[in-house]
Amino acid sequence: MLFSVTNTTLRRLAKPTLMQQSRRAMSTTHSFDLTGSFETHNFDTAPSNTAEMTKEELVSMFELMYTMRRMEITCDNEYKARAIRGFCHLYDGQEAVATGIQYALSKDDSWITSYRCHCVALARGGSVSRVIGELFGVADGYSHAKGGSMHMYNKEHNFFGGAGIVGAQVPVGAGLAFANKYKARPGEPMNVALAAYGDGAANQGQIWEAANMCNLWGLPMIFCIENNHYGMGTSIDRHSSISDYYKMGNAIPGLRIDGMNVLAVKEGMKFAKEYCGSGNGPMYVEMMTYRYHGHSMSDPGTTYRNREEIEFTRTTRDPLEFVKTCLQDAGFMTSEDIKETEKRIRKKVQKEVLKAKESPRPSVEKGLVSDIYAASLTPYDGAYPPYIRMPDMAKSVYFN
Ligand SMILES: Cc1ncc(C[n+]2csc(CCOP(=O)(O)OP(=O)(O)O)c2C)c(N)n1
Ligand SMILES: [Mg+2]
Repeated sequence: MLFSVTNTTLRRLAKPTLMQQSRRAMSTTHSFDLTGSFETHNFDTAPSNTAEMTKEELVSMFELMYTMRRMEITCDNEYKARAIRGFCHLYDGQEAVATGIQYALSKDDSWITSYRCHCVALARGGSVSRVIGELFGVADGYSHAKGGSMHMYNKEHNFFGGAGIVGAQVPVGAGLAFANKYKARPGEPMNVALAAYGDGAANQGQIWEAANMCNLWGLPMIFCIENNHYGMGTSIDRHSSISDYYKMGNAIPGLRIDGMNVLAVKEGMKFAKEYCGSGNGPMYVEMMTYRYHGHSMSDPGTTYRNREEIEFTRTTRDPLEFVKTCLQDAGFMTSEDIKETEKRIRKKVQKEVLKAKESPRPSVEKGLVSDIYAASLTPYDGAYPPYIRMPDMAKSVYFN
């Protein structure tokens, strides 16, 4: 399984000849071979083994993925400088997954994910300053400083979080799928709902229950397992009795995708969207991916796996190196173009971080407590709750 995916990726990382380069230099579309990128369960059909890409789309995918990488590296640095505190789970290594999904879904499809959500917020329509601003706790943060790293949320972007409880996003995702089916016009394709979760979450009871309901009711739901091979510090061999996650839906059809190949992710997810959106019911999708950082900022990530494993993945399966090779292979960009683009994005990320740092903190009256639920508004006239608990007990505020 993983072995064949690794081999395919390695094969595609091979450089084209000079002849091929000059022949392709002028074209604005290119056809990429995806053979070996998919495995199916309970399906008569499969995604296409070729991806037709325009230069514009592939370049913009690369720009998004590189922005994600720089944003996460910046989070790491800012965390170490103590400008960011609390929980923080980084996504570098997994960029092709969120990017390929974003390019396959429409803006009207619903997406919900786990606490590892910075890059999904970015892909769905956020900006670096708003995502990092959320981590700094400023008013312009993606969730107005009320969510932090694990709770990015934006209904306008059809992005429903950001969930800190492992697996809890999946039944909520089933609810989103229910809503999409309910709101669909008869005879027209439905918007789908995608719930992304990890290999560690995949055996949770609530996921089996949600899968049963989605299948019974024919909901347009994509169960998307981002298999990065570890649940915190425990490898899949030790935490799961089954390693073929795409078969876990039993009667529900499944698809395994090389999650380090953004083109395969996009093509596979187009197939999933069409299948689920046409009234065929739910689908399981397993993305074979890898996280470079530890589970969170408190985990160095090297006690339960060795440095060679991380280094091997970086050198043979890195999703950014892969997309750069594709760009050059198609004659869409030269290595100089790529370096220029990377430089421009690095500068842009730095600028966005400065912008976030200069943003004001939320005010108590208008910002921080405005959406806090209170059963009774008296005797405080609904202005704010009587008590705000701060991390430092001595700084907590009483208003009465
Ligand atoms: C119900 C619940 N149990 C345990 C935890 C603690 N916890 C946080 S993340 C995690 C591991 C999840 O791993 P996985 O689903 O593979 O996601 P990944 O972190 O690899 O993206 C655990 C056990 C939690 N947040 N919620
Ligand atoms: Mg995992």
